[in-house]
Amino acid sequence: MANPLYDGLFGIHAEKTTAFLYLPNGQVITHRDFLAKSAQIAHVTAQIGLKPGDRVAVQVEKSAEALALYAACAQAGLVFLPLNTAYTVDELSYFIENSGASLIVCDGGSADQLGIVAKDLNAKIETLNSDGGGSLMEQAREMATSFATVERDGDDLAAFLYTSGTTGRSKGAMLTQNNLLSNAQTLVEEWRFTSADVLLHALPIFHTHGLFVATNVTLAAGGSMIFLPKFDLDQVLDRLPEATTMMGVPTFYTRLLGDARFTKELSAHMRLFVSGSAPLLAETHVQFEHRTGHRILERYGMTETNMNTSNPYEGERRAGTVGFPLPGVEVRICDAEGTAMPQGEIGEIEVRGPNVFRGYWQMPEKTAAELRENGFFITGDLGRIDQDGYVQIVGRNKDLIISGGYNIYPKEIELVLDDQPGVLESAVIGVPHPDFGETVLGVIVPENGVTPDVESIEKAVSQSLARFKHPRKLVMLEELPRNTMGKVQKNILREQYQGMFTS
Ligand code: MLC
Ligand code: AMP
Repeated sequence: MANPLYDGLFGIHAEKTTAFLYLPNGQVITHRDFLAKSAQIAHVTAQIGLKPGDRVAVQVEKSAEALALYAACAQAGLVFLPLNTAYTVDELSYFIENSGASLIVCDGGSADQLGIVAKDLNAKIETLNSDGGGSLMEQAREMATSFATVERDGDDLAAFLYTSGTTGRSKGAMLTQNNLLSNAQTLVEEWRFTSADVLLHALPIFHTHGLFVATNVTLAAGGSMIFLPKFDLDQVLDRLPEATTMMGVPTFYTRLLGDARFTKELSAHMRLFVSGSAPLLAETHVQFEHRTGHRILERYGMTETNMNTSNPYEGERRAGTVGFPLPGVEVRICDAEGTAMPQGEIGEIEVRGPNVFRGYWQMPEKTAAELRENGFFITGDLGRIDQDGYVQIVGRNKDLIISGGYNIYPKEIELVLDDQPGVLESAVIGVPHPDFGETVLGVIVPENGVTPDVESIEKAVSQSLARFKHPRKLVMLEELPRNTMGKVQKNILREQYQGMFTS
């Protein structure tokens, strides 16, 4: 194949006049029209002078055009780098500089600020607005509707996704064409996707779940998507009867259950609800089945690996577990040295397979620390495999908070808090939250005799960090609990504040 990812997900539908995207305004985009649009965008990238392997940093609202830009990058052999729309200019500057992006595509509203970043870094900039307007599509509309697909190898890079780390510095996870394609094809089989499926798509398309799972699986199966801009409860309830499948983070399901309009009748046409990106509480699982008759299928994945395990389509979907390793994926439970532990014991989850990424962009040391020479990736998740082979995630060996499916690394927030006047030190922890699963709490130790100004601290945080990372509350403590080695005992803080948002 000339370009496995493009051919396998997009090219196969080139002549199909069947529906691909159902938009909220009633517009239906066929596979053929979608690919014509993406070919036009591919021409724009070529005209700008981008070459295969160049990075395209994208921070735009969810739209058919934004998705077509992903397809265009695949066809033109470019590396697609989607970025959370909540990121501040500070955060974006780092990603753009670190990746060496040649092109930035952003909303018209951020063009001025990002234009300065682009100029500094010698990158081109184009705009794409949520309604499809902006300079990218203005140029695209003048272009031919077919584009000669650029030849690529399965091991060539297809995407970078930035993921934070315990040191607070984000790392660009390099994903190859084969990483993405193999995982999508496996999931089509495992979850029985066909061209008859209509997926209710309410996830963002700048992360693995919404882009490489929901979208790629639908594409690989030749199905269609009801493409909503975001998770809006009313819209989801309204469109659910037309769908056959839905994928979401646990917050989607708890919000649905919190609404009396969500009934068995409303989901009668559905064949599958998938949950992932954060732990699904066993009680949500039970409540959901009770209300709808459907058992949510929980699976486990990561930015670096796409999907690793899944509960079975047929057979018992066991609450509190993430099911079995996917075909071709090896999962083992190890000690810190990488020695496999006996069945049933708790250790660190390691995974190996065609889904596992190539490494972190220009960070060989970080890559070596997490990706073993034998190909196993150290996930940082703690788990066990039960006697029936189900994988259970019991905790994390990494200082990470997952809020509504978004990963938040405390270090990044602590660095900002520690920098504020009157703050001696800080600790950021995750505490249970009824809507987001976990939320961020900042614990601040003031300098002797000083009362820090909370309002100005919050202002500083909001200038540098995306909204979803902001502590929902800041509390003051005289000192942080530490062990004999001087390490902050976050477990004690978590215990102390665990009821802050739930009771
Ligand atoms: C939005 N806010 C969040 C937030 N999302 N704060 C904390 N955590 C989040 N996840 C902010 C908003 O900016 C807003 O700020 C306030 O919280 C409440 O807004 P909302 O309207 O209730 O938020 P909403 O837009 O509904 O978003 C919630 C959400 C969304 C859960 C629908 O976050 C979402 O779609 N999450 C999915 C994330 C995802 O795709 N993860 C997959 C990662 S891939 P204010 O100022 O109004 O208070 C991965 C691998 C794998 O993990 O295995 O899949
Ligand atoms: P990300 O880096 O955003 O890809 O997030 C990956 C992390 O999300 C994993 O390392 C897990 O900690 C967590 N995760 C994903 N799916 C699940 C799940 N089903 N249950 C519990 N945690 C999950």
